[in-house]
Amino acid sequence: MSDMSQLELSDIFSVDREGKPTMKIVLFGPPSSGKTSMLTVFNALRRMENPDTIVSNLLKIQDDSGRTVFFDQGVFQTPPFKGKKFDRLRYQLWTVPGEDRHKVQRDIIMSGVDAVILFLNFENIARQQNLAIIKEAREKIGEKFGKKIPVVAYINKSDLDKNERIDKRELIKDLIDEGAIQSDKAANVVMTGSCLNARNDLLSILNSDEKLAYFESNRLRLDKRPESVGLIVRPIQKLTQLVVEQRLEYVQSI
Ligand SMILES: Nc1nc2c(ncn2[C@@H]2O[C@H](COP(=O)(O)OP(=O)(O)O)[C@@H](O)[C@H]2O)c(=O)[nH]1
Ligand SMILES: [Mg+2]
Repeated sequence: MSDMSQLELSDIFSVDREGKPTMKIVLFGPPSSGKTSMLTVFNALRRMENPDTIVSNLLKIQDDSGRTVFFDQGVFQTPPFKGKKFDRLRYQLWTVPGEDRHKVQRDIIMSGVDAVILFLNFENIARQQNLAIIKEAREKIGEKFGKKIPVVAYINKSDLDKNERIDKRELIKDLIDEGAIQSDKAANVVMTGSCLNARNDLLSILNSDEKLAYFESNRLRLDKRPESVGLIVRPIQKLTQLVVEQRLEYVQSI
């Protein structure tokens, strides 16, 4: 396609029920790795920085103990593009329930997925669970895994003491051995962070005596976004970018 001026985002993305171009990102990880926490913090951040980027309220389907039984889902959208040439792009974030017994739910949630965050857990005790979930994700998606369907790995709970944590190099080795990432790209697509720190840093802004200094027109200033929060936004940002790049390349190739 030589003339891209006529291109609409809905030509290269699926559209949701309202006809808006949308991508579906799944946070795929073992139980208690922090997936629900990630979505909760991300949603709170969007609300503080720009409520207009939240399309629908965070949906959590949990049992009495707060465990995810089916999924959590939030729908967000990019700010308007300059010149409004394009529609705003929506991105749905879904989590899966990580327990073994919820394998069928994970199958259902993965249908129509555009990109995957392998949401891993730094805790020592989680090594086997991390490995099992990496294998499962690759089996579910098949040959598109890490190719047509981009994958990044995010390892949560970086706040833990070194002796409570898995060695990051071991995790990277598992990711490479399972074909989830390519060794030369590890630095770009393996990320770490702490939802706990991000949550606490947002709360301390909200409870601060100097709260006003953080806000402008009722919005958290971008230059005041805590570093811990930036770390949990990164995998989402990286994946949306990878999906967009890949779709545009596809268009240029036809
Ligand atoms: N230390 C630590 N704990 C965390 C972090 N993120 C989540 N948790 C805790 O891990 C537990 C499981 O979190 P949850 O979000 O329900 O995990 P999910 O099962 O993957 O959805 C909860 O007790 C969280 O408070 C983190 O970054 N660091
Ligand atoms: Mg959960």
